[in-house]
Amino acid sequence: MLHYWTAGESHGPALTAIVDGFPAGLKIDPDRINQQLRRRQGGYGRGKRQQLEHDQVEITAGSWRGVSLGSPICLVVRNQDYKLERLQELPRPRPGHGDLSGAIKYLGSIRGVLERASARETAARVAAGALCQQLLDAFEIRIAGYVVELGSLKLAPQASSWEQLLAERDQSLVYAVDSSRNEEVRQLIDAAAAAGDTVGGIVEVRVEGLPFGLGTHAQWDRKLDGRLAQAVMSVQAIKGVEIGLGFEAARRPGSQVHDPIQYDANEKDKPSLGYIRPSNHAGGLEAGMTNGQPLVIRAAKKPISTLQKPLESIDMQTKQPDVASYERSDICAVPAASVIVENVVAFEIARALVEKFGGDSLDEMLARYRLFQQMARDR
Ligand code: EPS
Repeated sequence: MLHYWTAGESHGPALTAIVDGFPAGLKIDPDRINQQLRRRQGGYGRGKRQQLEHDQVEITAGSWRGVSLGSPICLVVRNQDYKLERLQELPRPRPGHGDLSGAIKYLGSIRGVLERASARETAARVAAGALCQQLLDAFEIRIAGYVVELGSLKLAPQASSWEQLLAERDQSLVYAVDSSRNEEVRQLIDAAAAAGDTVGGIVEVRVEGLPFGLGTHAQWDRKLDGRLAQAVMSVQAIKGVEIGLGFEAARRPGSQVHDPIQYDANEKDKPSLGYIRPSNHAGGLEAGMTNGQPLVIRAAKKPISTLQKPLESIDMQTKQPDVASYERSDICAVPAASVIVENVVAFEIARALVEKFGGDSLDEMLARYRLFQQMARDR
């Protein structure tokens, strides 16, 4: 079973991910992890903290001469802004953050909660997901996350190929697949900053090259849609997740929701095994299993809750009304969310892949994968 945990506080010495159950025999490229970490730090609207941090992964366990051993892999990202022991308590909880609920739940300080609730933790999740993307590569599975809405702006992807999608995204200020909208985007975020406000948005992740049969209909906690929803929903500030048509499916009659099934023998060597779907409203998942089509998942991120013009709050010592505490914050972290969601999805796909084709080594997995593809084509 592939699994990971993270540890670390926002202003502690480091963030750590331990990835357990990762197959042996994969050449790990730390630069590819660093590339994802860099992307997570970027996007227009980030605050001062990102100027202090230069996230880089250190692999402190689980590999020998750059190749995975099958033992737990430990990924460490050090914090440049390590100052936890010097930081003071925050007196007034910020609406929307974990401050109030956490301080009451743990009968403790707001600081003790916010340091772990902080989205800084996602650096460790991205490192784990970026490691898993390298496993997906071996199966020719590719994945991309991008922004499709920012506040009230709709930023529909404008690309006719995978290469164009990545190129457009890399030119966009906010990792949308339409760099022609950069000026509108800049104005929206600048206006929010000037008003002491913050901006949310919607991100989409697309995964291509998935074989049939990742996940299962047979048990609720192994349905891949359920696992993806949990992984994505657990990302800080995410308030909604949808797959394929998502909520829109509820508004349409069945005939305009479900994807007809056709067959084309010329396509039988592709992941679809020749089963063609003229539409992909299901977003690549039916009954909790992949169906040979691209996976499409979206997540709604609320605007950051630390506001420069703070909302009403209470001093927890005196119980007197005041405004929420403010130290510093980002204006918009939706581009970062597109990278984080991409990588938590990559982890869940890798986990399902290990469950279906698992073995102790990559070579064993690949052999089982090829055998399954052959058997499925011939059935
Ligand atoms: C965050 C508050 C800010 C963000 C942080 C998430 O940090 P700070 O309090 O140090 O200014 O920058 O995100 C990151 C540090 C990051 O790397 O994503 C919060 O309270 O959630």
